[in-house]
Amino acid sequence: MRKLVISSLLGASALVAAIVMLTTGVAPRLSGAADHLDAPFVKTDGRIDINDVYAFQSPSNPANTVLIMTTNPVAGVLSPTSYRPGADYRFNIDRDGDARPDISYRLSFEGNGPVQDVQLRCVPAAACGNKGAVLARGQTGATIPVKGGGSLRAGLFDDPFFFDLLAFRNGLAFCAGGKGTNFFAGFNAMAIVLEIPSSQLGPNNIGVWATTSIDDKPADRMGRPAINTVFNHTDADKNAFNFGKPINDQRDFRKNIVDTLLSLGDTQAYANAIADVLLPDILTVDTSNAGGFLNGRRLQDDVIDTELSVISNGAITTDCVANDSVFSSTFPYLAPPN
Ligand SMILES: [Ca+2]
Ligand SMILES: [Ca+2]
Ligand SMILES: [Ca+2]
Repeated sequence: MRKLVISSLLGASALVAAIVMLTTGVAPRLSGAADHLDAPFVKTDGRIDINDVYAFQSPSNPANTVLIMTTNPVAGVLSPTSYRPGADYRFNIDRDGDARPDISYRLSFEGNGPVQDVQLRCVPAAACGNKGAVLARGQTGATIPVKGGGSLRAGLFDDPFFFDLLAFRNGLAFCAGGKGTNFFAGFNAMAIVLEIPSSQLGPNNIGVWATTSIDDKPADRMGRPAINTVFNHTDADKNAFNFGKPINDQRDFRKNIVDTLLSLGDTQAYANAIADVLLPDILTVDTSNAGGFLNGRRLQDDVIDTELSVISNGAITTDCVANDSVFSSTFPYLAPPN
């Protein structure tokens, strides 16, 4: 029953968003989550559904950068607590601002038991220096040293995302009585946590996005939170976005961003300016800067508040939900599963 209730709440969010739009006229079309259940294809297998992407300067070593990708929405209830064997999970790094990956960290998993074998590769090998293409091998649930420095861990954790989904569904009735409720409290997700020396990523200013794919066919992608869920409104566009590449975002999805912002009452100039910031969908990071979102994204950053404010041009500034997870200042940083 709980599974059904959660599924219908999350799955209904796009429809609710459309209804809210029609009834209020100025409501942001936020879906239920950052990138959980964002398109029809990823709903067929939660194991390849990216939920969130994080990139931040390591709190325990300022010379390192931490990359995190969560998958498996509501793991253990809506999704399995394992990775899809043979699927490709990647952190893509753009070193020169052309929205093409120059180096990617590719993870693959084997086995169907509670503990899976995991392998980390760097591709293309030519961009990975003299360390070779295979950077780490080990098992889920354990911290694995990475060749050339750093650590890898993949496994079940507390889902770090936070948002008042029910208030959103209730016609954006955020902050009733000055309070909000984190719908995601108590949910788990699978997470890949990779910490490596920032010097290996490239210069200080890089772009990061995550992808999943099956048999070389793209399944999901994400840079900044909630782009696909907020701005793409048809099932076809939501799938097309996930199957596409950042290099084509301005060509293929700019109109959806501009039209959405205009429908919220923003001016043409404001809509154009925001479309220039949000596309291509890449999380930009200065790895020498410990500050958070929009400089990369830290676990505790209230990205929903920031994006509500941007999308509504300051009309809505918060859902009155702040982070309630207890993160660690040491690797792997995420809270243990609930
Ligand atoms: Ca997703
Ligand atoms: Ca590039
Ligand atoms: Ca918030």
